[in-house]
Amino acid sequence: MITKLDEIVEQARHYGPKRVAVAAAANALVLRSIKQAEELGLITPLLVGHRDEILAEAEAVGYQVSDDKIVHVAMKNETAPKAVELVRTGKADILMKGYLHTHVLLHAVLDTNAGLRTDRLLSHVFLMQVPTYHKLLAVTDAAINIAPDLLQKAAIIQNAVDLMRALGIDLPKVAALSSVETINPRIPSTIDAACLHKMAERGQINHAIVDGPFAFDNAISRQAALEKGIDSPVSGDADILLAPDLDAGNILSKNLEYLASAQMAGIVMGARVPIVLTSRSDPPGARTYSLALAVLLTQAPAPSE
Ligand code: COD
Repeated sequence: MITKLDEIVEQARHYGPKRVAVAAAANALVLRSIKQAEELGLITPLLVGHRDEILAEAEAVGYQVSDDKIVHVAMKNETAPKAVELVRTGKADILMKGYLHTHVLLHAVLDTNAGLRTDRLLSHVFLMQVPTYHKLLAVTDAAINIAPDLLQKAAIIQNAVDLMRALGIDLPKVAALSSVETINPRIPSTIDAACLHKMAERGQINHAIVDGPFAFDNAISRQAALEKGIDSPVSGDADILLAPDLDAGNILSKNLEYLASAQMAGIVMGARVPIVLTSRSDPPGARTYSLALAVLLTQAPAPSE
């Protein structure tokens, strides 16, 4: 079982290098992280963008890019469809967002004819190493699904469960978060959380213990839960935190990163291949961890039904 992000890098190095199509690669920050991951033996990049711009940005970070690693497109709006095409046609194993907006890449991925859709929901998972928590913690969905309904939440959980199982956690514990731990019909996330608990019991979510609703404190602290009269195997030992919506997930993950010094990897699950969505504000470590996680996932068994 993997308990640290560095272990993901170590393990992924055994499976690398994997071919990564980078959409809009002409950016120093992006290229620096690609260079680092390549030096670690994790990846071989296919840098999609304008050749001259890629070479100029690469030079700025001391990265010698050979011509066979550049896939030239003249216009920035061609980069996402081209990178997706490289994956679809088997020329790349992983897709990575370079210097472009998340929704632009996601639209190319979701394109019905030319994209990378499967019959599953696409969702994002942040895998966080928080110094004050005893194991890796997945936070989902902080980047894709804006206001998921009940069935989408079940699919988001299943994607995160598949990720944790790929890391060796056979029966991950999932806390469905809300602002309170009792059901209040005026707070819809409490109803969803209770339904998700029952759905897991009835086999509508597989390979996971799901409980909720939890306020954040009683998901993370067994003591806090017991004080509220909650005795759940998930309290204080959650592997996955399901956020009620995108805003909550995003605020939670950034809060852990900036105020609790968490390190993190981020990955999109549910497409034909793992997708790395990095943001401009991500530290280089997060990009390496995310690429390593993507490499590891290329080896994962088929997702749960
Ligand atoms: N998984 C699978 N299919 C999807 C998903 C998904 N998560 N989302 C939409 N689809 C399919 C729909 O079924 C439909 O067939 C088609 O895609 C278009 O659906 P729309 O019109 O509902 O979706 P869009 O195109 O408006 O938006 C989809 C996005 C994922 C781009 C959108 O949800 C979005 O912008 N999310 C936030 C992305 C973002 O900015 N994140 C940054 C925060 S860090």
